[in-house]
Amino acid sequence: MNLPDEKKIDMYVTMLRIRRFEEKIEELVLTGKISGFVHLYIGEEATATGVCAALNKSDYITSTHRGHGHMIAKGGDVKAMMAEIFGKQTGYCKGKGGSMHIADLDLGILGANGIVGGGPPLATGAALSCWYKGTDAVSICFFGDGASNQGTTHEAMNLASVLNLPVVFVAENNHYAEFTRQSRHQNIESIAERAAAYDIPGVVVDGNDLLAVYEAASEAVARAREGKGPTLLECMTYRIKGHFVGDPEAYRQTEEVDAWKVNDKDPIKRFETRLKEMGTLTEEKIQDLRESVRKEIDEAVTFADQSPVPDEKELYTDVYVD
Ligand SMILES: Cc1ncc(C[n+]2csc(CCOP(=O)(O)OP(=O)(O)O)c2C)c(N)n1
Ligand SMILES: [Mg+2]
Repeated sequence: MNLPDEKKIDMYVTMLRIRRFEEKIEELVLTGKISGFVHLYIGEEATATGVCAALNKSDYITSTHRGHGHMIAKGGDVKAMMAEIFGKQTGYCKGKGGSMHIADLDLGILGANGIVGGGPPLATGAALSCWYKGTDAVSICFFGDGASNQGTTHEAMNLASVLNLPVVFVAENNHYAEFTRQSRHQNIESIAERAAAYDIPGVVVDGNDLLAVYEAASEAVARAREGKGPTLLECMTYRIKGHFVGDPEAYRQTEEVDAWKVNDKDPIKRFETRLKEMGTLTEEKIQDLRESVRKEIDEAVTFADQSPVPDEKELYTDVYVD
């Protein structure tokens, strides 16, 4: 695929931004600076980045409990995200939502979601609204291998197929649902096989190969935009970190995890090698970009740290109270 250097560098920086954001969050949780439950996207960066790079600002995404990567890839503001996770007034939800409730409607980000399988009906509804309003926007649903077993996911795919809606179901197959490996929660290796049940294309792609994801997503998005209906796009990937920060990870061997950290598996290292081979970036330029992303995330932490906590008078605003 012939892409302008600018686009490739932009995608590379997005992956770096996600990685650095997540490394910082992990550090802040482990040192007790922030509290609450967080699920890191480290190791899966190429999936969100490749898919969102194929979208327009007016397109929609729905995310998951592991949502920081999706949010950043769709253009989310890292300062407002960080402040939200810090529980500060300047956060996306004024500090009352935390990691699993971040949304930005202006960017078409319909929200992270603590309910596994909560995203597919929302993404399908958004796609229905695109069709109803006659816009050419498309809707993307990120969901995990665990979520692929939820009834909501199947209902959404069925309806999207029957109504021929502009939605792309992006299955992020990281081979685990919490502490259960894929082979123990479903008798198929590839989630894309389930597309046959809805008579929609089922495509499998290496989710750690940024350009392959971008290419496959571009095709599925174009198909949806042209009114040809949904696609189930399965991205094969792996989460390098535990299910949540603090997970003792008793259910898998370190050798298995280490095998995904090597140069030709890690999505960032892999793309760096490609960028050098293609002559797009030099090692020196890579270091500059890494440094500037490091600074950007440090600034987000300072912003969040120095922001005020919500006023106690705000305790009952913007929240549901029985
Ligand atoms: C409806 C519902 N059931 C169970 C849970 C608990 N839970 C949180 S994450 C998770 C596993 C999700 O696995 P997967 O969809 O593969 O996403 P991943 O964590 O691998 O990104 C479960 C069961 C939940 N949040 N919501
Ligand atoms: Mg999973």
